[in-house]
Amino acid sequence: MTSPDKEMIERNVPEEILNVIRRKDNFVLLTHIHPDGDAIGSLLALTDVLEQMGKRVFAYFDEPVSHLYDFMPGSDRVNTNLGDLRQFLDEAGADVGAIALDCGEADRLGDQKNQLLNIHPFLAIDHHLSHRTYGKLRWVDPTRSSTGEMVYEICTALDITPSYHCAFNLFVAIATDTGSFRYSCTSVRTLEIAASLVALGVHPEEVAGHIYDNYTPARLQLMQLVLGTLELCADDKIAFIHVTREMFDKTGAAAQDVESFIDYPRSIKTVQVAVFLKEGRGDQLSVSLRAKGGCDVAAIAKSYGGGGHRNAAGCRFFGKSLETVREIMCRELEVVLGFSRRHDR
Ligand SMILES: [Mn+2]
Repeated sequence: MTSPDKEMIERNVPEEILNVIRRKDNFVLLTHIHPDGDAIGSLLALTDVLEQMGKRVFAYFDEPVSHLYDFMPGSDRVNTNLGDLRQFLDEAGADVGAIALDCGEADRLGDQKNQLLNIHPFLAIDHHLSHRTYGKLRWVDPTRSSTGEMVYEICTALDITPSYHCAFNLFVAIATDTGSFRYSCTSVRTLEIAASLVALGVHPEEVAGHIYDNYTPARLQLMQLVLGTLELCADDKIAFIHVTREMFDKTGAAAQDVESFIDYPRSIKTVQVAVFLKEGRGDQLSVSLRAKGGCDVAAIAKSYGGGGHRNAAGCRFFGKSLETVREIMCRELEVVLGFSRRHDR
């Protein structure tokens, strides 16, 4: 079992981070590739906070915001244009800082990571258990439910009351990363913060409507095909589903449309770990793992070069078939769940 490195956990916002935020006038905000609700929500919320403080912000993304999240206020402000970013950096000169939010490792900054990491100082604010150090200054707290929760603490430390839009985006961030306050990462503090956001005018039912009642017909058709692949093993404790490129072609669904599909195999009563295998670009196959109870899937993902949280993690394989990866994951999980097949390896 992996437990977070004690030295890595910092419950309070480090003063060095607050000082950079106070001192600099221009910020480039970044997050991880294929951003989820927490990534986008914490980034848009911090954008709002910094602008309230009179600073200029460039919210850089590798790709446009997915249609699943374009309801979030400020999502149209995200800029994917490298020319614009260069101009912003030229104008800012030395009076600039970069802040990466919810990004567990430098590789997940995307194709421009080397150029982005050149921005100085480079700050990282993250809650991934598997966080791999990058940048100059960091605040990493794996006991936090979400990066959104950490951005709220930054508001508090800076004595700033979040605007309604900021509060809305923070609520989306926290609600999505906690599975609407169901996952074990939901703490007393998480709920206190959520209560404060509701007090600032956020309507939980409105947020839920945007997050959960947002399917396109193509997405539902893709889900039909994906759920049709369900297979159970290890006394129904492990569930597998997969998606192929052919299924995307057939339904016309977008790559992000598979988000949250893994919650369905996870929802089976007996299942302790759900595995979602996704055919990607080229010969890439990505694996998402979701656990209930004691199984640490971050440790498994890490041993294959991936990462994540105890209950939600992922990794990638190259040049391996769906069947092969399924067999590898099945063996790993059987060992962890006490169906010892280690002698097979
Ligand atoms: Mn997160």
